[in-house]
Amino acid sequence: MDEHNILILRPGMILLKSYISFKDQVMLVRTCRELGLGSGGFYQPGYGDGATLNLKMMCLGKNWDPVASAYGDERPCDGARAPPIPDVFSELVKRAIADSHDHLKQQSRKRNVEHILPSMSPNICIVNFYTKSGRLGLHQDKDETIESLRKGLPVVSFSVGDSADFAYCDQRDILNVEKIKLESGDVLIFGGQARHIYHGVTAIYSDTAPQALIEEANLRPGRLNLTFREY
Ligand code: AKG
Repeated sequence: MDEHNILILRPGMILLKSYISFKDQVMLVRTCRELGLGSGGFYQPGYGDGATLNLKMMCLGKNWDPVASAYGDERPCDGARAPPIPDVFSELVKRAIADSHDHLKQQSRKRNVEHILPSMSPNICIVNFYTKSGRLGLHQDKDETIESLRKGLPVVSFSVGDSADFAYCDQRDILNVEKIKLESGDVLIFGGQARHIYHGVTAIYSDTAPQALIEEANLRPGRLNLTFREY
């Protein structure tokens, strides 16, 4: 891959710009739509106090429950089990980590970069679909196992469709965030020292999805985001 498209944002936090090929973006949209219409597919998640998340969600591999802030085998709202993560998705994740490792090795001139960005094998994927009013408040991803968090096993995030502003910071402080724009095909990875960053989505830019993707994959207006983790 083109080295210029890899940005190290912080130790352990890497952005692979335009990493996912057009063909794979189409595949991601089509597969998520298919899974999203079946049992355990897209639903409107809530926090339990009546508040809803400003997005539609589906979990693969294991269910994440926003009310309990915990993983489980069944989704409490309807008892559905999470569909398995398709192998093609997991292969893309592993390739993105391997390409990040190659880049880190070149930059650091070290042969082992696992301490900067550990490898991981995804067994959870949370798929979010945001329309133009979609948002996600600042939070940490901290419901994986103590072992996974202690090792800093990375979260790998795929963006497809409309662009979004992704905010991140060390403390939950919306006035002190750094922001990057995530565009269709981008992969963002945060692991190692960056595993515990607060992060969220502060804006969706409507009508910014590539026209060819809308036509080929019949993507609805909005943004598809997949975050992979190892439980
Ligand atoms: C999450 O699922 O925990 C996210 O933070 C998603 C971020 C995104 O949509 O880019």
